[in-house]
Amino acid sequence: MTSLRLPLALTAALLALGAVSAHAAPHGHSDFIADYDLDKDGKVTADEFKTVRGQRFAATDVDKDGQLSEAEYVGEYQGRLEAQLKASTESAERKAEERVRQIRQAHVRFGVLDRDKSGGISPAEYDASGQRSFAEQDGDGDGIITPGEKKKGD
Ligand SMILES: [Ca+2]
Ligand SMILES: [Ca+2]
Ligand SMILES: [Ca+2]
Repeated sequence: MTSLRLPLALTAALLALGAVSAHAAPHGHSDFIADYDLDKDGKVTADEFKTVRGQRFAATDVDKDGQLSEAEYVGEYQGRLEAQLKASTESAERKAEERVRQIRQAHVRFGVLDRDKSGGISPAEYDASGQRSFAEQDGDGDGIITPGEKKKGD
């Protein structure tokens, strides 16, 4: 059955990638605004987004080498995941399953974000991903995310 191992692994990876694109912006539009709206005026400007992303990168780069390693990236995500799971009313069993699934996806996301496969997410790679999510939320392309704005493609 060894010969089946690679295709199965590939299938799993492709399935996970599909899940990743569906979850590339894991939150809805209003969560996105809540996350990045620094001055709490209900809108997110490109500057606010850039500032919050920069802070997040710095906070995630635990060893301050200017790159996010897989452990740093997944660790930061796991911290947020644990808070979500703690707040969730699901059974302990469901939470355990969810944790395994989400952590696996975080590893896949890391592989996608690390475009040059250097083993670390550089600020440029991180920014490229941020710009994609911003553009996705900014349906009318005016550089400001406003409540109720249609996401691109919706
Ligand atoms: Ca680092
Ligand atoms: Ca990289
Ligand atoms: Ca807009």
